[in-house]
Amino acid sequence: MSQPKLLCPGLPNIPWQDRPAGCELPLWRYSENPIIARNPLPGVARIFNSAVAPCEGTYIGVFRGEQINGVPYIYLGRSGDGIHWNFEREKIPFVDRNGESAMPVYAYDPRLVKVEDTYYVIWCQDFYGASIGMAETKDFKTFTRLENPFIPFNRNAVLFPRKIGRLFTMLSRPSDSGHTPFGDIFLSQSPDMEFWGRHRHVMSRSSRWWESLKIGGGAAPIETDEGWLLFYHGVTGTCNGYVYSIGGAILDRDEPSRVLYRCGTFLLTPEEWYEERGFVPNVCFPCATLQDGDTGRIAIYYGCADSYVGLAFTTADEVIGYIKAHDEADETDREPGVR
Ligand code: BMA
Repeated sequence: MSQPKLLCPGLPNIPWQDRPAGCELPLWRYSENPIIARNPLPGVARIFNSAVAPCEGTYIGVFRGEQINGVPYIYLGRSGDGIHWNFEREKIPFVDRNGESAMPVYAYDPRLVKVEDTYYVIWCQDFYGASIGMAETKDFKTFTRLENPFIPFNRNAVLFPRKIGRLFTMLSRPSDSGHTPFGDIFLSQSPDMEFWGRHRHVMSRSSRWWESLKIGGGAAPIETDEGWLLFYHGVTGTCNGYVYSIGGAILDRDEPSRVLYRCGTFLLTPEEWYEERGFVPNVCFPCATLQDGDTGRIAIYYGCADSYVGLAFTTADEVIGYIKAHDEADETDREPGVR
């Protein structure tokens, strides 16, 4: 059987560690996790739930910085190796189309996705209630706000890295104004990043314990010859609060509201001190990946306990093989998702 291929460029300097001997998990953690410590910047208590992208031989990222006043905002970071990060002290200065300051009231859980020649930053913000904010940049100096894509309430918007059928394509998770004890992943498309429609259901929470309460898109889907590889989060409710694990699915390349395979077991669940202990315990929250099309290596960035950023590794071969071997996709996953 041929091995699954990542349909993306090579990234020879991708952060990487081989799977440790004796580790049976489909994802293995970086031995030096967490990669960002507490109080990383003056006035910022914690950085977590953040996204990175390759940029001209190095790495750039948008980071959720929880300020000491409790208000989350997005900060820019740069890194030579994807592991050691330097952050700008000031928040990203978003502007409108006229170049006037257009700062959100708060901004959290940013994703960073390049489509064609533009980088898009997508986050959750106040729009008379929690919903999605977006901006574009080509130079990481000017970040121009785009129209808010959805009415409240919505979270976890994740853009695909290319247009599908000439349309920008985005996952999101309709929610409520609070900590949302429900939630399924939907897909929307747009010809211009302004008008969004053609909404489709992708997949719902399931009866499996680790994703029985809600699910939400995580990292931007990775294109492979088997389909779009999606790392998402699945949440369960316990008598002592929510537990966030990382799940995996493979979506149809041309019609990504169809789930081809959905892993019945989690890929990673809180087990290490930095995942189990922190501001919000028991959270593994994936927001980005880097991938090397030449070797199939994948590095996953995930927020840990709303306090740190962790790094985990896998390969296309390992993780796709694992998802297929543990596939529990059902009829509502496989259907096109429109009623
Ligand atoms: C979700 C989001 C995430 C956070 C998680 C756990 O609702 O707000 O930012 O990591 O809760 O607190």
